[in-house]
Amino acid sequence: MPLIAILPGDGIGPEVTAEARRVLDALDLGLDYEEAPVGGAAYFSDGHPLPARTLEVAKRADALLFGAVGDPRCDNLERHLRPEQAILGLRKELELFANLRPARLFPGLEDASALKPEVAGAIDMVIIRELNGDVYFGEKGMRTTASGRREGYDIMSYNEDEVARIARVGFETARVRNKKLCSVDKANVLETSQLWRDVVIEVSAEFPDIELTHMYVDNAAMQLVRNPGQFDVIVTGNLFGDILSDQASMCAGSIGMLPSAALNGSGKGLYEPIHGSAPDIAGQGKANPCATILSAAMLLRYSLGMDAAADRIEAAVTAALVSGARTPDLGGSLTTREMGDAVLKALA
Ligand code: GGG
Repeated sequence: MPLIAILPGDGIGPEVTAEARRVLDALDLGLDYEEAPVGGAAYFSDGHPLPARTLEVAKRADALLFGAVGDPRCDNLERHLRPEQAILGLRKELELFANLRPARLFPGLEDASALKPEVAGAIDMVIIRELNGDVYFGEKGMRTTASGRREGYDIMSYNEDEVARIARVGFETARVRNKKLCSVDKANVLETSQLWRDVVIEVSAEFPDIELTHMYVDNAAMQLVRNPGQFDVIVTGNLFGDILSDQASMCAGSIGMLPSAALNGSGKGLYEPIHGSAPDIAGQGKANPCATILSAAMLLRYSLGMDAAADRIEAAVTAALVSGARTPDLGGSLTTREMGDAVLKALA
């Protein structure tokens, strides 16, 4: 029986993972679940954002369904104890280096998009974010300059193997879509980006059927708003991918709509909404559970090979939205539970 680790985390994490779990249960797929604390919740219960018992379940599980981490009560903790270290730690420990973030406009959400309907309608892309390198994992610290001023630093680095493996995920993803890959970097300024671009070009020799383009990240941010329909698959680094996918989500209606899969090629994966813990609305039933429900669909597809069940979930989310079901982020008034109910009704 496949084991799913459920890691609800902080803020709205428990509310949205509960809805995804209800949808999985309704499909009666014979899955086994184990829940474990993570993030600020784990700091308060176990004294660490990623306790050994949570890591043990994560390593044993076939796949992980993750909610969100982040808690303002932890803002003044030392960095290694902050909730965000849990997700970074899981990605590193499990070597989950490839983050697939599909962004598309679901039918009827044109009015929720930050863009004009005719522009928003063309959004259907996958942003592939590298997850194990970049400023997130480089040396960081705080020092005092010779003139006595405080100076913070985060080293940005990528080696060629890290770039090559994520580039291959980009090309392979493009191969099963529209055969167009856009690599996003800042090669006119950053040494890491120059290496990124050189290595992506080297890897492209293995994929002669894929049309490769390059774009500077500042231009990509602008093009996402001006003409998002030009993008099919984007491959980029950890920091740029984090930012661009949040931007793409608002173009596609709401950050509450974007799921993600963090993969390493072994079949094991961590699945989570791209949104954070949203402490301002936690516990109020205002969160949109769709991104987490869609992340559960990705889990079934990528880790368990249950494509038919994944298709059913995606079709049910679409049908619920078409029927007018909307949480506040989409301009509606349904609660998190009611949105989950709408998806369950469409699943039946
Ligand atoms: N579900 C996503 C989440 O919890 N995000 C909070 C966070 O700390 N994210 C860091 C990152 O995605 O790099």
